[in-house]
Amino acid sequence: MRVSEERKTEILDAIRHAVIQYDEDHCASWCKTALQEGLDAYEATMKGLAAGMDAASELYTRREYFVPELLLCSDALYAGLDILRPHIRTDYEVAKGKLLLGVVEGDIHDIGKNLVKTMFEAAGWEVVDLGKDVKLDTFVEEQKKIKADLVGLSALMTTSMMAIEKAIGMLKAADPAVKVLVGGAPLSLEIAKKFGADGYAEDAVCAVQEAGHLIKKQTV
Ligand code: B1M
Repeated sequence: MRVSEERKTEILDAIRHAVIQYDEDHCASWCKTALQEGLDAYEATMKGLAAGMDAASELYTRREYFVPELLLCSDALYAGLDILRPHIRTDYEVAKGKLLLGVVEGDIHDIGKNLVKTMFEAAGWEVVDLGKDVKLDTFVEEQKKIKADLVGLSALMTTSMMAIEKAIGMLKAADPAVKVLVGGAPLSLEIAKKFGADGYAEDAVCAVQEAGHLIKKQTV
């Protein structure tokens, strides 16, 4: 079924609003509607759910929302993501492998990391998810055990971002051949290069594409 642009905008707006208003039930039911009416699940995730989180972050910056509201917004986002996740497909061919993924220590922001995980799984990768606020030693120890093709590090704060540089140093000291992909709002390609990362991606789709290149080449 092909949905009109007007209806599509209406549905995406409703999902976005449900996240902003931290309305889990509406968020889940609008995500179901999106699928029933043929919207692309990834588009609904990014232009509905993630856009809602961006809008909530504006409210936080303007001091209209505080940490409790952000937590409730993320609950609504996850209620929607549970519906959309099984339907997210990647329409491009990439090399597949095993990814060790986590948010570095000191940082509990995991929404972006979870979207990255979703896209890798949709592309056929095996993902070992260490979660959030992960001790740097844990990345090294786990990589020794599972020998993933790629280690993915995420950070959302300028403070926790510094742990990424340290983690890369530790991972490369343990195994100079290890490949590390980094991402998260405060990072950039320049910072990633400076930190010694092999790759950088600004969003979840780019992350899968970059990973496909990385497991075939050596550096950024
Ligand atoms: Co907080 N927070 N927060 N927060 N929070 C930010 C990050 C902040 C920028 C808000 C602000 O001040 N404007 C600010 C950091 C400032 C700085 O940089 N120093 C901040 C702060 C200060 C804090 C606290 C310290 C607040 C407090 O307690 N006083 C605290 C942190 C505690 C800690 O971590 N130790 C805190 C807490 C929280 C909540 C728990 C309430 C909640 C997180 C809930 C959760 O994640 N489960 C929260 C939220 C939601 C945010 C904002 C509003 C939104 C983040 C988000 O989920 N975005 C955020 C403001 C902002 O980012 N503008 C903010 C949506 C998500 C889809 O995008 O995560 O960027 P993002 O992920 C993208 C890309 O970055 C990329 O792909 C993803 C999908 O496309 N990507 C990768 C991410 N990881 C990747 C890895 C890759 C590749 C790509 O490869 C491996």
